Amino acid sequence: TTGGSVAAVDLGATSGRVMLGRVDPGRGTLQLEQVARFPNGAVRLASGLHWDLTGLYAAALRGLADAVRAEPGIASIGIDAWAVDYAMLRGDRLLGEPFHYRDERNDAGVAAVHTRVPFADLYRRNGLQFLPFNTLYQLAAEHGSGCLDLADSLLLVPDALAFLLTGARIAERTNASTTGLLRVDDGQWDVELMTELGYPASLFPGLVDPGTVIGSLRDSVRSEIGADRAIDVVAVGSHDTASAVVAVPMRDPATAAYISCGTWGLVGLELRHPVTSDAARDANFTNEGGVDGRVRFLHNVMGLWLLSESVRQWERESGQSIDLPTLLADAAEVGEPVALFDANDPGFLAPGDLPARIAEWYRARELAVPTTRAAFTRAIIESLAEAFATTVLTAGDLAGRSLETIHIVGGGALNALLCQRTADRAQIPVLAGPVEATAIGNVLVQARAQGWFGRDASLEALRSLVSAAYAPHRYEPRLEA
Ligand code: LFR
Repeated sequence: TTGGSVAAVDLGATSGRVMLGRVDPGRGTLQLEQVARFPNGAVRLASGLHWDLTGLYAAALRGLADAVRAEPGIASIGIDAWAVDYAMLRGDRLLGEPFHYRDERNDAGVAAVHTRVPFADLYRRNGLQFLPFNTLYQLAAEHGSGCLDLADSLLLVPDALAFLLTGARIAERTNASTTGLLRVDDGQWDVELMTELGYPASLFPGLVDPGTVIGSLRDSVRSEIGADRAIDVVAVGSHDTASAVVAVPMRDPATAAYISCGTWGLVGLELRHPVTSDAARDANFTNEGGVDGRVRFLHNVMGLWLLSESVRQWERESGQSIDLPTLLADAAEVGEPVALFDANDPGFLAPGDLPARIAEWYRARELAVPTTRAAFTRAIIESLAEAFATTVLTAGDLAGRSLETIHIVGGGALNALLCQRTADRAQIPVLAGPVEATAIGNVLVQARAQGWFGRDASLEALRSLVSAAYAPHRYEPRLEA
């Protein structure tokens, strides 16, 4: 054969999906079909904000059953999800539901870690931007809960699901790079740092690279999903952003920036070597691990969270559901200029009444608060576009590159106003799409592992299939008013 089908389990902060990917590099075809979609979100338990991992697992199983029904010949399964969050186990038993990274327990953890290891030292070792929810801070908040003593393994969310499916415990490297406990220079666990911070190194399983077989479905899982033969779970870029970057149709990574825009806007470049200069540290740029050892040099911008959490609040207040396309069309019509706010303000991280916090941000600076929802939405889009544009330009400066295109992938690629205003504010053309970059990256890494591309095919070979199948939509920069 020259190709075949695989299943991708792709979990985002607000929804999860199971996709069937059909790939035939010989014919130059790539098709994606959504076979299941299910909601995801935070659950507030007595102990704080959590994920419903067990529910996600159950929904993934149902979706995989649909996938097997639609395509009994799937060659493998790959799983990706958001980063940093983890499940702890003792033996085969889950020690509770994972904490959600938006839980407010992290501040004490940050202080505790930085007292022992100052941020500048951490950055030199792990190359990561400061985000208060990086796993190493979450684990400091875990001290005193007793869980670190009880647990014998710790698995990041996609690895935990792979464990439930196969029984195998691994740490996929791209996602492990977001813990803060992986060395940026050689991509190995920093056992010394774990010891300094009091985290038992034995909790962390062996690292594997994308493309590695994690294990075969457990017998009971096979019968639950109706598979009549063994199916492997293959490691992909299990950090959703790593999978998304695989599917950014960059012709030349040396002159292209990308924005993976969903709940978050991950804005940066693909590099061959990390940049951990003082300037990169001060700009809070991260060097996360990419597929094939490439570096995701990027910065987290708050993303469409600002819009979706605002809409949730307006819906709570009015008891009516809001039609997003209508709201965005009204926002595009707003004639008078709106003041920008700082889309990166850490005060916007937690769930709750976000419009009130944005209004407060304006008032504290004696700026006019937008008076209609359309104007508010316009302010959110303009502020995001501004943050995207300045972050792209900063990335170029820090890495010494001159950039000719900005790719926007993920749900944000559908937001025409955001794409156009990003192009305008950066004065660089924006190429939008594909929307389902994360699932596509997941599928392509599995397809390569099956040998359908030739085992040594480069990311560039995978990307040329993406641009053939999903021609991006181009936004030319307009001169700013
Ligand atoms: C995007 C993402 C980001 C990560 C954030 C929290 O979905 O994975 O890359 O910083 O979620 O895990």
